[in-house]
Amino acid sequence: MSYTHIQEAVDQQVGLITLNRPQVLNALNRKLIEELVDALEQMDRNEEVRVIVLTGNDRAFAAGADISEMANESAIQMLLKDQFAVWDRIAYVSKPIIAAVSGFVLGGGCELMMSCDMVIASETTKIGQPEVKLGVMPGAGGTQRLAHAVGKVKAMEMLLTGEPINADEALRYGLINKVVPIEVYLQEAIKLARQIASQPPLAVRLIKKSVHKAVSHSLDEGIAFERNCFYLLFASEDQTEGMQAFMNKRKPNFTGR
Ligand code: CO8
Repeated sequence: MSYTHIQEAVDQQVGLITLNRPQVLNALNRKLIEELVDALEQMDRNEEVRVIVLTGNDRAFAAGADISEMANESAIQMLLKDQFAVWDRIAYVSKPIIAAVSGFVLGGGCELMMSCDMVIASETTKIGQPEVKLGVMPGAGGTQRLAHAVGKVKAMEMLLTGEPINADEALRYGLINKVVPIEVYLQEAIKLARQIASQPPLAVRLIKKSVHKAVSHSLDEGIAFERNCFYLLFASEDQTEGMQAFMNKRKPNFTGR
């Protein structure tokens, strides 16, 4: 697939995807979502990529779904187009995705950020779910992921008022990992990505899967899943390498096998 609304690059085991519709604050139209999911899945299959960074630009990560594309749709047209079938595939990307956000992170943009595994934000970031102001509500996981991330009462406030919160508040509520000056948010995200890229890929993959279970399964089911993943990693060359390197007081060289 050739891309018109996103850009992508791979450098030193980190895949970088940049949303690229700056004239509409990276509003997420259907074509952009298709391109984004295609690029994520390609990078998930690409052995040269260990971690993915997803970003927009300084003014906007994404200001939500493209309102002009939805404004005249009927419920039945929305249902038949079923754009969420593509969107839902983001949750199955097995490699960690780090969002590097700045400016507007609204509606579908906030839902996209919450579909990522970690978030580095610039000081200018404004995060919110303003759908209520348009007469609708989030449809790509916003009510669920926000409630899990910030707790019921803060999620209610954000969803029912539609008012955004700033980066410091988002940090306090555990919605993002770190706030940094606007000049360095992408660099910081790439630095974090490189650190994770140096870890054993199979362990990274199973840790991501296990943490995701914590949100959607009971504690017992989550722990049973975790335990099996733990045992499975003893079949990997990286387990032998990691433990031998520790005992021989040298740096491990992880291959993902
Ligand atoms: N959709 C389409 N166009 C947009 C969007 C959007 N979400 N946001 C901004 N734009 C366009 C504007 O229309 C404008 O275009 P033009 O120059 O042609 O008039 C351009 O981007 C610049 O925007 P503004 O002039 O409005 O810039 P301001 O700095 O004055 O305001 C705001 C910035 C506050 C971000 C304002 O643009 C705004 O309120 N945008 C809409 C935010 C919003 O309501 N988002 C939620 C959308 S609904 C949604 O996301 C539902 C999710 C469902 C699932 C999604 C799966 C993909």
